[in-house]
Amino acid sequence: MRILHTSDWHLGRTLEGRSRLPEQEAFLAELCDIADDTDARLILVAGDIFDTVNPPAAAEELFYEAVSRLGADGRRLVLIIAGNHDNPERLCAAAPLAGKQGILLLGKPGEVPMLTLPAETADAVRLLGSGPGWCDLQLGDERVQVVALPYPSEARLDAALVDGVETESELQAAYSDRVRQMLAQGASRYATDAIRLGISHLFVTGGVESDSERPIQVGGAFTVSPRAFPAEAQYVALGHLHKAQQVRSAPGHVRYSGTPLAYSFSEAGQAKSVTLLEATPSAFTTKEILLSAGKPLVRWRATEGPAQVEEWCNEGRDSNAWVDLEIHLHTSLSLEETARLKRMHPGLVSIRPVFAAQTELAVAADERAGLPIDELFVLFYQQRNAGAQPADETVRLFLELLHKAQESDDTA
Ligand SMILES: [Mn+2]
Repeated sequence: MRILHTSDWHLGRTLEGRSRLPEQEAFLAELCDIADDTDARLILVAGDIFDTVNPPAAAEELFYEAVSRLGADGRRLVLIIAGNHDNPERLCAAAPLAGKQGILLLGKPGEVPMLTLPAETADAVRLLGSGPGWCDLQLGDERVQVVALPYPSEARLDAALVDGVETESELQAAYSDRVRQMLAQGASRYATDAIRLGISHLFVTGGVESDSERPIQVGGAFTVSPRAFPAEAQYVALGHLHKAQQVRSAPGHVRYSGTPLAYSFSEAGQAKSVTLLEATPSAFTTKEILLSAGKPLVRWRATEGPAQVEEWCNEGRDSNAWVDLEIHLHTSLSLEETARLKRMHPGLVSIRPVFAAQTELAVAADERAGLPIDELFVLFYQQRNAGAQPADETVRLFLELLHKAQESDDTA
């Protein structure tokens, strides 16, 4: 049987204020096509469906449309858990409707998966049994058992970890052990004639991070030991880390699918994918299916200034990408120059100036005392702007303001 593993869609997420919804829509269409082409019977979505606890309505609409298509009228099972970015109650508010379409929405650890599929789809998807954090399914000819642990924050675990715990490392160990217990509880129900899977959203110690994951836990990263995963599970589908990667030193095959789109420039050059699993109760293989829906995120470094950037734009370089530009300058870009560059490449989302020669700013105090006010202003401006020269207009405005201030002081 074929299974797809994906996570961290972050629907509604923007890049420096730019909408990514068209790319997210294109990814979901691509995912539906992959599900059809591979004849996947089960889709695992390992958390961070939305980017915020209060996502825009357009992102929610996109989500409902996509999962409804993925579910194929109850002929395919879609299992979705909440991540640290999701509001678990809100994600599950649609569970009564979703359950009728073969879509399982799980918000918090310990929730019981429920399906209410019509009898006519029972040949394709049937819930044989379920309990807190696990389900036993018949998908066509195969029996599949899934241990599901939605984002287990301390608050969502609904269990105090602090009893008898004094230090940070003890707390860390208690947390990891609690997660291990919960996974083991579900895994104790595994049958050898079933495909045995796990799904969760957490941070495994040693994983490779990107800039676009916000800290999973404010005030100290709660991480889980790779040894917390049950050895009986054939495959554990994880969400949270945005780079696709396998968890080393876990007893079984534990994997992060990564995000479908690059969400930060630290992910520039990373291939984005979904993981395809081909499994029987005794064997399985995995394969990465590369995605093409998201625009690339690239970094430009223009050491020769604006003219070089214009040349690249004219050449059509990275015309379909989001660009983070580092530009080397002698004086700051004027508003007109900035607007011109942004017009030339609509994907230019950030411009970071680097001033080639950092002006010698260490002017002795007694020397400063003798300088006229406009020269002092220039020194101050350079100090605040990495050595950039202020425009004449800026200096003139400063003098004008200063003059006005002195006038009002005189009349006060
Ligand atoms: Mn995430």
